[in-house]
Amino acid sequence: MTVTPRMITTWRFGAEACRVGYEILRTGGSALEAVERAANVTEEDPEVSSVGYGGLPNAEGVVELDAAIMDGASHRAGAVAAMTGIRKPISAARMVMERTPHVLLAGHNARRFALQNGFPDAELLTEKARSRWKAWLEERLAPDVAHFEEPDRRSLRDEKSHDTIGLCALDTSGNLAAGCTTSGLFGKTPGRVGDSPIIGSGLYVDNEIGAAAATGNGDEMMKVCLSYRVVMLMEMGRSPQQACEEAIRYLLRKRPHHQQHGAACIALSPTGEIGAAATREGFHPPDRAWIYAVSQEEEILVCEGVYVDP
Ligand code: SD4
Repeated sequence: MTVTPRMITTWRFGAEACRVGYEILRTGGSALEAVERAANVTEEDPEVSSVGYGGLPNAEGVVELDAAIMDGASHRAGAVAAMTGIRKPISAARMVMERTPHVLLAGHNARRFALQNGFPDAELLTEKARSRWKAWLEERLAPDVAHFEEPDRRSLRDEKSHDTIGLCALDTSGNLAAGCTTSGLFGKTPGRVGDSPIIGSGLYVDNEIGAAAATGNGDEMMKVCLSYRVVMLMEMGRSPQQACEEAIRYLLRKRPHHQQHGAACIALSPTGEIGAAATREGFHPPDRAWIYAVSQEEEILVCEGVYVDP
């Protein structure tokens, strides 16, 4: 039986990735392929300053990338963390999955693995990102969640200064896949790894239940294994939308003194139902609204997701 394919990605900038991923699905490509190739679109876009090439650097001006991919059909996963000097990190993550018995390679050795597997050595810091970092240094911003807006830090923020792309795909064979790729938090402590390459936190998929991916403050979301929780709630009978809302509510309940941090998740079921929810605080709607992109038959819709109150 042929399943109607579907693709969902986080953020407005994810719309182009969503379109590319959906096209792969529509023409019979696998969910895994769609997630990887769609993520590559964002990773290679220097205008997206929170993912891949052109991403904003850590406190020392070095771009460190986190990425992961998970295949619902085989329940395999691969990831790279705090990797420098390699473009298309989600493709390196896929190689970790396919060419090693491991799930996650980190830092210097993730980079070595990528180089040994044919990825070219690349400069990831663009001039634009370098000057943002210099301005950040001058303003002596705390090495914290620079992309979560606070009034006195506004000058360095805009729609392009933040956010992981998370992706979930359902292919015509009924297989699901999920992915996540990011340069992490701007000005982060060197070596800091967020939720994105952590299976169960930044992403999770079970072919029989559903797929989920997260974006927001990984240091918070990791504490509740947000994506695993979304899928677990779907297993308990919640719709993807109910599961996303309930998982965010759980995070807010567990971390009552940290409500200012943004957290958001998307989900996709094996029947193509979607979910999307975010904390009300942290992304500061309406100007920093919680946006996702989703395929709807042949169209790509850009939608504002549901906000969850504590
Ligand atoms: C991280 N979750 O490294 C990522 C960043 C992100 O919206 O998604 N920001 O914590």
